Amino acid sequence: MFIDYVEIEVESGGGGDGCISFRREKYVPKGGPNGGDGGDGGNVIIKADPQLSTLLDFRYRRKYKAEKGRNGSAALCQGKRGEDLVIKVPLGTIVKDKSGGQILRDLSSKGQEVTVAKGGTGGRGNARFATSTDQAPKRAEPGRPGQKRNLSLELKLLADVGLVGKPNAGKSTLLSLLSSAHPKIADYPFTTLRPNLGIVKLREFESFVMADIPGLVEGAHRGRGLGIGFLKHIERTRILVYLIDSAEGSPQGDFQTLREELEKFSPQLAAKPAILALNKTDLLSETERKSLLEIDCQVPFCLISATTGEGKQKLLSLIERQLES
Ligand SMILES: Nc1nc2c(ncn2[C@@H]2O[C@H](COP(=O)(O)OP(=O)(O)OP(=O)(O)O)[C@@H](O)[C@H]2O)c(=O)[nH]1
Ligand SMILES: [Mg+2]
Repeated sequence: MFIDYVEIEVESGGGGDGCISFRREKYVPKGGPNGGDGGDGGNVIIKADPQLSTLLDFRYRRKYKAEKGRNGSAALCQGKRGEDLVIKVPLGTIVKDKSGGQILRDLSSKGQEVTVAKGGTGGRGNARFATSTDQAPKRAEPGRPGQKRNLSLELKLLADVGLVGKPNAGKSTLLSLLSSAHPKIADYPFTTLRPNLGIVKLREFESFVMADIPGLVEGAHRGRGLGIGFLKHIERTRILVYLIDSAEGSPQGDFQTLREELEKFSPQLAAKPAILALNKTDLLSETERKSLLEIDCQVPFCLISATTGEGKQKLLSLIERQLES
């Protein structure tokens, strides 16, 4: 199961209490105060981890609590600090405060982190309260409580190129042709139920990340098919590749439909630089191919076959050019 939105509750550790204590030693009749301070409570930190790819784990555990600081003790011993709790999330996770709705951090680079709840400070022990007029203070501070917070975590994958197309157009086949990813491929619609990422190598030190998402159908914005929720995973890509099955229906009409669905989801997404890739050309006759070249689509386009690999270089060079511009 692929999960890209969860709500969790976090709580930092409370501070330990300060201690009330007096020196008691042989031959020291009136020992002064020696109660130590309480330790601070642990923070709750959310950190981006590139090893993770879904928020699934949070489905089963919603509450996260950092350790409490220990109380201070006699002989000026300070209580131990509570351990921080580090919660790992996939790259591309947006952390929001649920009540206010504001974004606390968009964790888009490896190792980036945000402290979402600060541990309570430890209370001062009675040794701190001694003054010239009160040399035996009988008071100490309690530790400050931890902070409770409701958060939402939303994953929006990070990729350079997003693949959009109707179900069965060959998106997953194309991703597996261009990268070493192994998405599920099958001859029926809605094979892909979760986004897949693949790294496409252009040259030795040049590559880009491509995202394959579930297929889109007309009316997706009204919830048809798998809906348009998955489009948020290509919201942050730099360019889009529209992949169309050229052996079926009307390629131009399909392209139009896809663009309209995207437009209804987000005009910014629909306005991204686009490339049209007409797939499954291995199934076409020479005349059909020639007539495809006449297509009026107003974006750079190419003919490919994700199964035979024909047109792969042309597509890669179109993508490279768009990424560079
Ligand atoms: N002949 C031919 N078949 C292709 C080509 N590309 C993909 N196919 C076939 O088309 C079918 C669907 O391919 P997928 O890659 O699963 O399509 P998809 O767009 O990822 O589909 P969804 O995940 O359902 O949206 C599979 O049977 C593929 O083998 C192609 O270039 N030529
Ligand atoms: Mg697929």
